Amino acid sequence: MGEPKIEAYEDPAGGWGSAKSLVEILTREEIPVSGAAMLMKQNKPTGFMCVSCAWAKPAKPNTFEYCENGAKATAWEQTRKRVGPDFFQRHTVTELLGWSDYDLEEKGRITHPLRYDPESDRYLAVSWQDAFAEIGRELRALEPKSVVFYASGRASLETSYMYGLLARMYGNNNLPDSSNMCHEATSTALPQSIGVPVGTTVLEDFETTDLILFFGQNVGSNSPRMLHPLQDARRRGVPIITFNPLRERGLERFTNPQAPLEMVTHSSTRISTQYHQLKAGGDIAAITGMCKALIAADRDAKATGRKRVLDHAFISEHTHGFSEFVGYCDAQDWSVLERRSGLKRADLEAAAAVYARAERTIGIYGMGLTQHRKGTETVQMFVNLMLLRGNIGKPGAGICPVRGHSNVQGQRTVGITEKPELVPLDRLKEQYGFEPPREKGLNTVEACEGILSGDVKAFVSLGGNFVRAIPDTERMEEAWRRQRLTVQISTKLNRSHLVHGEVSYILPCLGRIEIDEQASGPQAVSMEDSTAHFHGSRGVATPIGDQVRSEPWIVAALAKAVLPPNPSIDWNAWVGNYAKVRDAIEATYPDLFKDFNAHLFEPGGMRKPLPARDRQWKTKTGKANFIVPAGLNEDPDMPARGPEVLDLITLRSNDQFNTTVYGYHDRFRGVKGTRQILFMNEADIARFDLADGESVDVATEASDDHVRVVKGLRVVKYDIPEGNCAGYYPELNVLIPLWHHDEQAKTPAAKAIPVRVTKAGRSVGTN
Ligand SMILES: Nc1nc2c(c(=O)[nH]1)N[C@H]1C(S)=C(S)[C@@H](COP(=O)(O)OP(=O)(O)OC[C@H]3O[C@@H](n4cnc5c(=O)[nH]c(N)nc54)[C@H](O)[C@@H]3O)O[C@H]1N2
Ligand SMILES: Nc1nc2c(c(=O)[nH]1)N[C@H]1C(S)=C(S)[C@@H](COP(=O)(O)OP(=O)(O)OC[C@H]3O[C@@H](n4cnc5c(=O)[nH]c(N)nc54)[C@H](O)[C@@H]3O)O[C@H]1N2
Ligand SMILES: [Mo]
Repeated sequence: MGEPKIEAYEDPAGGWGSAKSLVEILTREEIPVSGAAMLMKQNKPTGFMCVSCAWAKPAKPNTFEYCENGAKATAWEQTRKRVGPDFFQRHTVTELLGWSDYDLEEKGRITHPLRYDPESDRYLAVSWQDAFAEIGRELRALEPKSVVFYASGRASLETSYMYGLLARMYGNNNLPDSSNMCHEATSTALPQSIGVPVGTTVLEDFETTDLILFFGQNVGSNSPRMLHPLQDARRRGVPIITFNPLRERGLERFTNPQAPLEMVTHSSTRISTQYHQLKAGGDIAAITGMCKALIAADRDAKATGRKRVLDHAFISEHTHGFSEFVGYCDAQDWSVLERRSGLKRADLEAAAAVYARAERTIGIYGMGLTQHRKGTETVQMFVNLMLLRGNIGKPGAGICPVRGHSNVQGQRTVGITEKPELVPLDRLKEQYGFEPPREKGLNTVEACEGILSGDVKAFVSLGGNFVRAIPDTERMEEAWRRQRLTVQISTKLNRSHLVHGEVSYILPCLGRIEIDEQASGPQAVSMEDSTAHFHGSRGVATPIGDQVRSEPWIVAALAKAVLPPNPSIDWNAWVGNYAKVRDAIEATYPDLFKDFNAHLFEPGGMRKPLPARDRQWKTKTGKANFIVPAGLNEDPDMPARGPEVLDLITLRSNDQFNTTVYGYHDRFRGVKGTRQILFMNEADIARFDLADGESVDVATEASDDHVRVVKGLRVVKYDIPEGNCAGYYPELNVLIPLWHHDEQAKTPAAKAIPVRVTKAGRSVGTN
């Protein structure tokens, strides 16, 4: 990887840097340039759906409907490199525990089912039959409540539906998923506010909107295809107002790498028209300031007989809680709002003034809002702002949470959830003749608590890298090993395979890009994008080996090994023809999946009904609710923090997909060849008597007895507010206490972790 280098990046997002980065990864993964023809089928109505982010897929796609990072994800999955039984002959698990995330995954695709052998400390090849025989025996011997069925957000609707059913027929709702660490605050906030758990914006809305508010999402790295509708909107003169502690390149300028003229002329589009660098966790205060300014302007308009600023017709017909909300805004003091947000009153008023002029506004957000102690309240505060001007349920407007994994939204739709009230249990009972468990299951944080306490004894993982993605990784790894059974259904080797239970299996599966041949022929699967559209997806590449199996096949085999036979389910028939699983999904959710099979490949996707889009409010009050936050303190820990404590933001580089590290360059932030860095404000660097480039230790400021330290990070001077610092996930997850999560949704608060920074070698816990 060469010597680490830090230098300011002057180019726009996209552009030649993006083209170059793509060629590099195709070469490294030994994918011939002709193999890049695969990319032509990416996100097309008859091709496969990208395995990277969940952004919408247009009905009329571009010739190349993929981005640099989507192409990287394809190359990473379709690599020619392999991890077979011979690999484990050369490397013990203890040795592999010393490897980096990059080195583990980069070795290639796992080719055989594997069982951990304690004698030799190696994974050894095992037959599928023997694997399921033992896993079945183990699970049948355990108390169902002590077993967890985790899902990362990549598995298809078909697999997810089967997996949820397996858990419930086995006897629990222990179905945590990656969204527990991600948009759970959204799934908790939006039903209370507007009666749907997902965003209301669709792709067409971008064509007629006249303002975009952009909170806490890094579009250039994490959903680059969204830069196209943003660029189009900018060309129509639509302002984009951004709130983000960091200056993110993708939010500043973009060159479309697929537009020859832009590439040749090195021209780019300015994305954000206002850029507000608020403090981490300052969003409730910032939005309150905007609402306060709007309410004042509205009073002024009333007094002087001008057009009102708030949409009073909408507010009186469609909302509840308006006067309490106005009372809350009136009671807030500007000086407190300024201090908590880190922004000036004049800046918030300037943002509010643009918002007041826009007829149709889209509100976009990501992890910058959800991963906080007050994540749910922050999302609700954003909705409050939208409601003031009637921006939910009209064309060109809406709330737009940008989802993470490519089917994370869909998994929830078809029953992967620990919350029994979100699943039509009575219908499942009728459809499959069993008594579904009614007791709430474990979410991600609760599953971790169960592992720490010893109550959880087995963990089955449908994709993902749980041990690495969760908070408090050091404590969790230790507890993890006390489990009786761990089963990982995976494509690539990661740390969750190495930190394992007494009995441990790795079950290798096909990726979505591969052809999935079953009894009735090649199969299609489906997923739901961030804008609530369902898409079919068909694999195009030759499977990587004859010992890998599809996810539906593996889940069905698990079900057959664990459950008593049930005449109402023919798992073999489902595996032979996934259309039958889709029929079953439609039978369980007739309103959402009407004529599912017939619409599977509808260009642009099959739209899921969203009552809030039509201003039907499925809330307790029957209206859209203004919800007043409990207070302005983002974090209940906050008052205790002194000036020597910084708020650490953990985030993604441009060269990773979650715990999958593609490389060590974070191009847009100017970091090359390392991930061991800490972005800091110049004034803080001086205040702590540090220097740019110096090595530091970072320790969590927590009220419990555990020492949480990361040593030897390199200080990088960066445009970030004073009092904040930032570094990369998952390397810094060891710093997040398990209890440092959103109060309501339990989303780990990965975006404002109180830490102390000291010169290397001087931290607590250093000998
Ligand atoms: N290439 C690529 N694509 C991905 C992923 C990936 O890792 N790589 N991950 C996928 C997944 S699962 C997800 S959930 C999404 C994640 O995509 P994002 O939601 O973009 O997640 P992060 O990279 O964590 O960055 C969050 C952004 O929020 C800002 N931020 C931090 N704290 C605050 C705050 O308090 N307030 C505000 N307003 N902003 C803040 C950060 O500066 C950063 O720009 O992307 C998905 N797509
Ligand atoms: N500090 C901090 N922690 C965070 C976050 C943060 O911003 N900061 N973000 C959180 C978020 S938003 C998320 S979504 C989670 C992510 O948590 P996870 O979803 O659990 O993790 P991933 O890194 O996406 O999982 C990568 C692994 O998935 C497997 N895989 C890849 N493709 C497939 C497939 O097609 N099928 C199967 N079965 N397996 C496959 C591979 O083996 C790969 O190693 O992390 C969370 N953790
Ligand atoms: Mo996510």
